[in-house]
Amino acid sequence: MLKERIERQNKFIADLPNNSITIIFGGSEIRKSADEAFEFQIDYNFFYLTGINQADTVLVFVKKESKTKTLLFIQKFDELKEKWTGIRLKVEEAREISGIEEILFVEDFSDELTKLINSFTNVTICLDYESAANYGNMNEFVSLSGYQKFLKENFSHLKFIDISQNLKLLRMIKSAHEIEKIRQAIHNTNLGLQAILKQLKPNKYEYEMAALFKYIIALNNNAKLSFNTIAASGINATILHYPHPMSKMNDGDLILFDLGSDNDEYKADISRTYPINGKYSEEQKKIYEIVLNCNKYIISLIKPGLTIKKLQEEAKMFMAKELIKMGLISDLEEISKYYYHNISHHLGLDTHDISLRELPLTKGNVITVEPGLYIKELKIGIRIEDDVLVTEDGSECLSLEIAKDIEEIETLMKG
Ligand SMILES: [Mn+2]
Repeated sequence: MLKERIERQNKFIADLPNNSITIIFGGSEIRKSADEAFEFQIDYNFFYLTGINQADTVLVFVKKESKTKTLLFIQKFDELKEKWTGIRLKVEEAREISGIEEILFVEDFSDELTKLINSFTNVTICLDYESAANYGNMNEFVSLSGYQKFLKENFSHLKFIDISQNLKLLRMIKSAHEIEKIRQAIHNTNLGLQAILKQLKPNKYEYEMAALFKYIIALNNNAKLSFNTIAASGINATILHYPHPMSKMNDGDLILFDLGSDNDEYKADISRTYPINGKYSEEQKKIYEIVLNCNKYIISLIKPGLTIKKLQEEAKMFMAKELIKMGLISDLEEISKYYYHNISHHLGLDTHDISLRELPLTKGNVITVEPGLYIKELKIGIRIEDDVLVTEDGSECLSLEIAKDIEEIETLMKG
């Protein structure tokens, strides 16, 4: 893993402009209340390049006359703070995890950076403008927004460029090691869904299912959720990001789950739609089969060279033709009444992973396939989402183990 991390750093450095300083912030905690912060989320680009998952950290690449230098800033040892908020990373540990030799303290970041800038006559500052670590941090001093202000006030001659595109290009191609992390996240997600299938019954509440899922996921080394679980029954499922699962689950309705487990920052993103009473009605079956067949059809198309845009067109066409046959719509354009989101996004460290989504797919991309139909007047919302790896000559569905055929689901619910 260390070897792979150093390779990533080298690939990233290779594409940086000459006479530049690149700064990538790990981010800091975001304040929630007087004495509490929101759960910390490491900046994914910082984590990708360093493997370090600690707040108030900064990664710096210096490229001068084609020679490069890498610096990593971490928090200083602080006995009192460690008594309050936990053990901090030691210099030696930071070196071992990241493969970066030069470890400095974030408290000296400004002074060190000033020295570096002054050692150039002309220098470009490369920043990751799309990083979420830019906003609302408790430590302004180690956030992009705070820091760029400082630089602009103190150095009038600096040129700034955005290097987020370089990071997208790197992160879009997953290594064997990353694919394995995603596979495990998907497997853990399946354990949660299997538990749900056993407990799902009319008159229970949506939040009971969401809580059960969270519990099963946490049993794996206190793993996090990829995102807040969507557990939307009946008409609620027509709201794509249904936020508060509070409703009682009614006999005869469906429930749509969109959920996933995190595994060491890698995400699963899965959707399944189950009959609350254990059996799909004839009407539900008809709609379900359209979405399921569309899901399978799109997965069968995936191969290097195709674009996500093309997959979206295919999915719309596929479902529109079926709905015309059923008499629900009369022309192809009307599909947007019942299908109003995208078929796919890249998946990795982030659920909607950074990407240049207009580029043709290539080997090593991991994307979702998530057709859905949302028919308010029938109180039906169905989404079936799998996670798919693009291979040399086609694709591999990474979530094949998660039941999606009608019979399979009904059998699991009986058991
Ligand atoms: Mn998704």
